[in-house]
Amino acid sequence: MPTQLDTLRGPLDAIGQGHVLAHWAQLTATQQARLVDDLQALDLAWVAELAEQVRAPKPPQAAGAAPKPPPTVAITPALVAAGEALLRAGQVAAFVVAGGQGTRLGHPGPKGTFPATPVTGKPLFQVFAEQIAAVGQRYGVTVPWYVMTSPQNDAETRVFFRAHGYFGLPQADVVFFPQGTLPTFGPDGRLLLAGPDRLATNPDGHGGSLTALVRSGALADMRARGVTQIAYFQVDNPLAQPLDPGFLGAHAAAAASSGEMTSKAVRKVAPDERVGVFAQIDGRTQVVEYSDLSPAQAAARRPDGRLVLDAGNVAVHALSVAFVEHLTAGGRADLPLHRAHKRQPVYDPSVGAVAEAAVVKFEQFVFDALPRCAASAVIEVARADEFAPIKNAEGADSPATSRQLQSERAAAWLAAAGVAVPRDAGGALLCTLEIAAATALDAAALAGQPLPDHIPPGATLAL
Ligand code: UD2
Repeated sequence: MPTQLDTLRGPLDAIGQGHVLAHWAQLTATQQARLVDDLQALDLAWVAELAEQVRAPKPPQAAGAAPKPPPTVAITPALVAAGEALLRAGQVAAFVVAGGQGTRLGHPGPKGTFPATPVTGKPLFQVFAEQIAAVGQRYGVTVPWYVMTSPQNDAETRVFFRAHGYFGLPQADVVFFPQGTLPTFGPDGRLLLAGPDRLATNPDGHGGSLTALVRSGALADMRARGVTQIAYFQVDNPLAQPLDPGFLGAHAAAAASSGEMTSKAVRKVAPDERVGVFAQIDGRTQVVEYSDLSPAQAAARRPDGRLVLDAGNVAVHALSVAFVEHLTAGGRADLPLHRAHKRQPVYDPSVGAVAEAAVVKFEQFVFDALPRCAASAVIEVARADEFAPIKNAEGADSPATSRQLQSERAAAWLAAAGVAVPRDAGGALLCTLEIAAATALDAAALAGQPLPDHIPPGATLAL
């Protein structure tokens, strides 16, 4: 009878990865079983391919020649009506990717638990839950919400929602599932260990969300509910408006879109701003990361002074369920793998200790699905209304800048409704404001609400 060790060793040796069993004899039975679990979960043919990619020279990730602005669609009343019809028919699901580790922010829990709003400090998850509830109420449906976690933060995320009563949403309509992981390699293409009984792995990126939708059964659940469109967003932007009917209508009904995947963009303000940009390359819409644009491409301007590539990616996309099914037909999303070289602690079985070492990680990006669409357009939205990301602990894109932007949006909506909002001579806001989604989903929804005539300087007001 071949032992478990024999059946694993042959195939691992065959792809040059037998070293992960070199310390087998020193492991306890429990540790052996644990390591076997990790090894059995590997798709060895794919591991061999990935290892090959690690050893190959890093491909240039440049934007190529002559990236042009992407096709855009202007929102019309007809497109808004089309989006409203989709919402009313219960065909739209919300989908947040919340698997990132928030390392840059320095927040100990899942990023969605971070207190984000300027007056009441609501966590990001609550901000979105309230928006989803308000949209559901407006259109007389329950919008199901799919929450992608990571293996590291899945349990903590579920506990957080339970402890807060799912923020008033029906529990059955909030569906959690963890994203997948990929093996972490050494620079020589060898699999690494995180401990004596564990392979080193890393989250597979937000592009892994498409594979996770299928593997978790979430995509089948959407089909069963009659959902045809997925409103994708990332957990770090409290002003994100993924369920906006004009956007959903443009995705599903605009002539410039194949209805597969559509994106929101905000005007990029400076050549060195750290957002990816939408561009048309070889006739296909794609996102070019800020690090992949040459300084000349990033700074090129139109005759009127606007940047040529100024459609900044806010990471809000609409995807049809059929398109995700198509991309994942082989069992996982067939998207490019981006390679990152980093240093992190890994286990060295020859000395029996963990030490920092050079590693190579792979990640997929969801926006790499864009060039797979027959036609994909971009909807430009007002930056002040929809983008206040929380990425870093301090400085740009921090909790402080996000709170200020949230307060400014509330001030703009109140001013549009006729409320006098205090500002100093230089235009700086002299109060702190917050508007819950239940109060108003947009500026127009404030009309007809009981509002003060004016807000006193120094006030802190949550509506
Ligand atoms: C992203 C975009 C960038 C830009 C910006 C807008 C990429 C590579 N870049 O930059 O173009 O427009 O967002 O805000 O996306 N996440 C997971 N699992 C993972 C990795 C990430 O769930 O394995 C989530 C994470 O929780 C976060 C989001 O994806 O909500 C963004 O990821 P990021 O912080 O790596 O991307 P960032 O901010 O560099």
